[in-house]
Amino acid sequence: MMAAKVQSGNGLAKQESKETVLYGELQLPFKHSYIQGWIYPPFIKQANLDRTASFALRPSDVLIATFPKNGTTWTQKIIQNLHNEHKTGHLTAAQGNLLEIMPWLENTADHGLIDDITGPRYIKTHNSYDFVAYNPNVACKYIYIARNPKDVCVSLWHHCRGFAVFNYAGEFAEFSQLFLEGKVESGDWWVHVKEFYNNARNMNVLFLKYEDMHADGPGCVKKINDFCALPDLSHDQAVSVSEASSFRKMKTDAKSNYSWLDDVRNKKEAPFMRKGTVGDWANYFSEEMSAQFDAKTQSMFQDIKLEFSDGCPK
Ligand code: PPS
Repeated sequence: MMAAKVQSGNGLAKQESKETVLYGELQLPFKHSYIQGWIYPPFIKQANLDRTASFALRPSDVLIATFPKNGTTWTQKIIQNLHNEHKTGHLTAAQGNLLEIMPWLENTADHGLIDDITGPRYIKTHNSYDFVAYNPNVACKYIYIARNPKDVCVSLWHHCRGFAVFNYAGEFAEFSQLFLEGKVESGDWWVHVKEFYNNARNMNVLFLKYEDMHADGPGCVKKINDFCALPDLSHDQAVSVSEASSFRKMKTDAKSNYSWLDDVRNKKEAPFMRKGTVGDWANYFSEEMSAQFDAKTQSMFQDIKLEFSDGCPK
């Protein structure tokens, strides 16, 4: 990977005197892989994507598909708690942490581990629509979760600074500009979301919004339950699963809060379970950058009329 040293540019008030290392042909200020036009974390290589492309899907599979920081882990927890509620004996905490029981497909070197899962498999993926595991002859399901792009950007900035593998210490002004240009992990959020939303292949997709999970937890829990063809769920059960999957509960649960990766995190940065709120972006964005995000959302989604609540009254 090519690396060059340059002085930081505009919008980097606190960094102006620091040198920034730029990586790869895209000259990005964080370590990454650039494969077939998409940006991945540096540990994802072409071989990972080749394996993903040949992954043997089963009709009972449910892929939890997201652009990073859009609600993946929360959805995994809801699914685990649904199985717990129905006493299926599947996906129990005793079987491992959330990532062990619902593996990240493109980051799993040994697909044998996924093949060995008995019962319905719930598999995490951040791949874009064009590269998501798919087989026209296997009618598996996809749960896609999307979150308003400004909160995603804030969360991803903390993520990029938090995991040492990215070697990134840039300021938010820099990162939000990169996000707007689609030059962050998983590329352009707007393209990622739009392609799944349009779903040109008519895959079986449940499209959920992170903000709706906040506004109506039990309603979203019920949607996930029914989409996954789990047994009937009463309203009281949906409330109970929603509460058991709350940010507060997950943050202190060592099998849900990613503390198993503490060794590879920068200790000074926010933890993986950071805030879990809607509207935190207002603490980070300049008015100008907020307007640029709004303009991109407007232009990218105008034909599909997809809107996100960003926690601010309109
Ligand atoms: S990852 O790394 O892509 O798998 O991250 P992902 O799980 O998609 O997103 C992490 C953000 O989701 C927040 N989170 C939650 N919010 C509300 N309720 C619950 N239960 C919950 N669980 C996780 C997590 O805190 C990250 O958001 P931020 O804004 O950084 O706090």
